[in-house]
Amino acid sequence: RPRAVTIGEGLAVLVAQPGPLEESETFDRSAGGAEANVATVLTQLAVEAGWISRVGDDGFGRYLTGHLRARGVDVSAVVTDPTRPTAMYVKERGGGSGRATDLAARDSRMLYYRTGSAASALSTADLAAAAGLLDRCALVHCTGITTALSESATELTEALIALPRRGRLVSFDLNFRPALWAGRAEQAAEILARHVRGSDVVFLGADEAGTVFGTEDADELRALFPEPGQLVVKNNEHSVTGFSGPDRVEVPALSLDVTERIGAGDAFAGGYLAALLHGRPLEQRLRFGHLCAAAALTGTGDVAELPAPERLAALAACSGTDWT
Ligand code: KDG
Repeated sequence: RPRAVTIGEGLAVLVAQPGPLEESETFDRSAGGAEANVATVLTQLAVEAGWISRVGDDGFGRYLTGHLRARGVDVSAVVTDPTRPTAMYVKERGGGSGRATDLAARDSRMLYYRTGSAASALSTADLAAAAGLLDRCALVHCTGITTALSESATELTEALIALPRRGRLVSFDLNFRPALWAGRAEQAAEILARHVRGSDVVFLGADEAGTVFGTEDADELRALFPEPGQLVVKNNEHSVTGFSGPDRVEVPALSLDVTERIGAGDAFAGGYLAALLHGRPLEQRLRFGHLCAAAALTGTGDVAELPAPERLAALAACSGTDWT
């Protein structure tokens, strides 16, 4: 089995009932954190995945590591910091109650409670401590969320892209979260562009790329970023365009009834990366990414729970992908 590692913050997620937050009396607890989500997709797809992170010595931290361990993710490199809390966020959801809300029925809003969290203290020391795990893997994945957590986390991700590759690929998902850049907003575009240029596999949402880099157009983004061997530009429900060396492939999105969107990008990245690590061609990687994203789009949590392998293979066959 191929091996991969992801690096980032995990969050306990409290999913509100649909409608204005002030009317939600109960919350469903679940798990989130873009890089952790990718790790759980990878382990469901016959990739051995580890997660490098920090959590607090609290119930949410134990819940998150337990959640990942139960899905086969190697959490041996996760550090417990007794001086800082585990991060959490509240997911406010649109629609449902029929009362006034500024969110559309399928949309939601993330309310972060993560300032000073355990994972915001991630630093280059964590990279050094996890050297054994990194040395054994074919791919390491992080996102613009990891980079945005703090200055020490930016140093970590910068060090990661500067490390000698030794055959390992670095994957980076832009995941632009403006709230996390408060206080460093004017540096965000420059820092993120450096990460895009320094990575081997890059995922950009067209809308976030428009905000950060000034264009949503896939070909213009490729012209701006010719460096990564693989660049994937996702245009939400419309299509995804993948560039791999000289190849350019565009695949339409699946048409489906969306329950809730958060986590779909992570599921896409996990599906694409698993297909890449299993040696699938570009078009199949893109189609498989969409299929995994569909699993996240049809539930209210951030984590994609994929069907069992034989059902997944049958679904993949429906979209022209061989997953056996
Ligand atoms: O991509 C989904 C993530 O955004 C979610 O799980 C929470 O990692 C998260 C973040 O920082 O927004």
